[in-house]
Amino acid sequence: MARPPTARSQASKSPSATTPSSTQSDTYRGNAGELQQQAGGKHPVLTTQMGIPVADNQNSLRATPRGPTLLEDFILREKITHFDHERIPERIVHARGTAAHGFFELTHSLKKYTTAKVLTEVGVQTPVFTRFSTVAGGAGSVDTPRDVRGFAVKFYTPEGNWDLVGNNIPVFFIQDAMKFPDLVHAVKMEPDRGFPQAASAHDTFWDFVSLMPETLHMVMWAMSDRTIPRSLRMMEGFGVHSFRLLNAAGESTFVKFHWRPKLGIQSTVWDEAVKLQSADNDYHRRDLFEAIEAGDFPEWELSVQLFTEQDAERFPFDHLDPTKLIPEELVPLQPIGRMVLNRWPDNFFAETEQVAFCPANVPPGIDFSNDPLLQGRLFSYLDTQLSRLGGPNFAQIPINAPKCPFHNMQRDGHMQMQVPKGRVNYEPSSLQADTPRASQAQGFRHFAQADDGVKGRVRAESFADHYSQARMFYRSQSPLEQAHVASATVFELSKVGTPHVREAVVGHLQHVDPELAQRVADGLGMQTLPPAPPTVEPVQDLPLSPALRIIDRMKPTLQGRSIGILVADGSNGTSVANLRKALEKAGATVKIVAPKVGGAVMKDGTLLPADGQLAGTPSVVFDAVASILSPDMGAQLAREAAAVDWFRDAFGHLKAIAACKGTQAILQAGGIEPDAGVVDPADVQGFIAAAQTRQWEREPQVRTLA
Ligand code: HDE
Repeated sequence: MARPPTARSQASKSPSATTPSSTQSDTYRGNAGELQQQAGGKHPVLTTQMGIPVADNQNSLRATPRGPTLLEDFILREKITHFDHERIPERIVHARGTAAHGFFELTHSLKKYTTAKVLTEVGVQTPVFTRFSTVAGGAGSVDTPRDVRGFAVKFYTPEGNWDLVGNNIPVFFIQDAMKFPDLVHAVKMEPDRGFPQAASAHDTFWDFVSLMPETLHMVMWAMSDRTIPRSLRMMEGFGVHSFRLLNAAGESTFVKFHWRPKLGIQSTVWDEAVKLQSADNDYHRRDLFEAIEAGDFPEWELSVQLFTEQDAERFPFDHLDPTKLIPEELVPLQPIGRMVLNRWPDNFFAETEQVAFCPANVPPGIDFSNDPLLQGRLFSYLDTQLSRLGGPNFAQIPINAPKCPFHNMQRDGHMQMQVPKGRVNYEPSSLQADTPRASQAQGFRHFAQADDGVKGRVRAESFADHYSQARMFYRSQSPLEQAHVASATVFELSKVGTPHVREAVVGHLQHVDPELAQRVADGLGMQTLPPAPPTVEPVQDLPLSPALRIIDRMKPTLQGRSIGILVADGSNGTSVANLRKALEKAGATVKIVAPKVGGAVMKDGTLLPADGQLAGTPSVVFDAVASILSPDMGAQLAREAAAVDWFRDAFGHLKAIAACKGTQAILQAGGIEPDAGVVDPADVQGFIAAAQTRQWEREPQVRTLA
């Protein structure tokens, strides 16, 4: 209803001051409507959820131009109500993640072992959706804390979805699902104070570790460089548990799944990971996004370890214990296929947030082992989606729905999207010719396992050895990696305020390796070495597994690596262009960094646009850095903290540096004593060779490791 203008509104300068609200098209609308016109294109009419066209998306319905808003405004109410409900509960673990679409292509058939088509039909490309995650932090936390990374792959196979829900570490902290809520409570922020976020370096986590020695093997992995990956594209992935493959004759073979990145495995150094948290919260997410957008599609090889029940009996550990791995020196890896991620999701919420993985999703031909952790997981994942995604129909959300035909008699429930036809929603039935029926020939079969024993809440005796593989892992590392493990443990325990917790952990380390225990004790400033606790089983000296190292296995390549070139006004544009061309030819992504994002005017007067501003693009986001600066600009930047830190950090993070003469003043200001990893940018090949790896021999010069 049109209202007469009030005295106040009449006084208003607004052109709409005397306009009745029923003729809103003439009212003052603010700038937004006009600005939108610039976007161009053919736009559909904006509507409400009910399809009612909307005339004004800037202004709510007011009683008078400066009066109260009317309850009648169904457009405003609908918009705000929907907005109020935009969030769903985040995952209790693995809340922060990022994902991409792609395909899996089988290269070697496992027909002898399984009937699962995804593992038998060579050359067929199965669509996949893969989500990577950190574990402890909330959805809004950072990408680079010290943490395990989730590596979950949903294969949309012709026989239903197969979810291989793994991690980037091949073992787990605990042996029994019963302890998972305790583990997660201990590592998440402490309940009374609400911190620390996304960190294991606090009392409750280490208290749990100190009282649960089964965690020790995974703790060694967590303290290694595996938990500070350089990129999601440079991480390995593991199915962790033993699964079974079942062939047409019903025979079973145990299998462990491994993903190996084509770009090679690579990690950051700890100080770099810490600084990345302030430089770019979304470092890993952005890296994956930029690579896929650039057509530089990340790829992993899928390998399997196959072994029989009889093989397993000869292992010096129980393969059903998820705190144990099978060294590839004992059971070799057989490559069977590749996964390529080549499409970024259209919408983060609809796909990455709503994707629901579940280790119980396996097609016929794959079956579970009796690993007690896996058995618990088979329940948890479906259950968690009921509250996270709001009801039992989450499988109908497009990202979760199978891409093969599916039929069942499950009906109704919240958010039912399907409209089933006919009278029959039960089985058996005789009223309708096209209702779904079970099929002995195609249906899922479980391995017919004969088990005997006595029911009880027990832990198998074969699970009692908690230290031998922790020792194997630690002693298999290169000396520098061992120093990283020791230093990381010192760092974490230094954040633990309770002395008896620190002491108990060091006591356990005596069983892993007495020298490690001593290093950590020294690093913590302990005056005496705490005693080792009693063990149930003697610690075994298992054969070492060099395949568990990272540094030796880093791939010397510039593929997937990013190099920053610092320029400023007066830089030699030809030298910059030549260096950039050579680096790009070698596979690197090159970014120009300048004091101002608008770019720098080169010596010849041309403007070179910058990809990043110096203060906002620290060297931590690059794998190697170069600079081409005039002596004048070099001298000026030597007084600029951002420039000095750029080189000091690159040096401290063991990166190759190509520094021209003009840059020397900055290096001096940073106290950098050039070594073999610091070259002249004119020596392009020397720089490429140095940038393909880290300058590991520099590390003892730049920091004291435990
Ligand atoms: Fe998970 N885990 N988990 N987990 N897990 C979840 O499921 C759980 C375990 C893993 O990107 C939750 O949908 C239990 C091992 C990944 O969406 C939840 C136990 C491994 C992801 C859950 C484990 C994993 C999850 C939380 C011990 C490596 C992220 C939200 C019995 C093999 C998947 C959700 C994604 C997520 C339960 C142990 C990997 C609560 C009970 C071992 C990669 O259901």
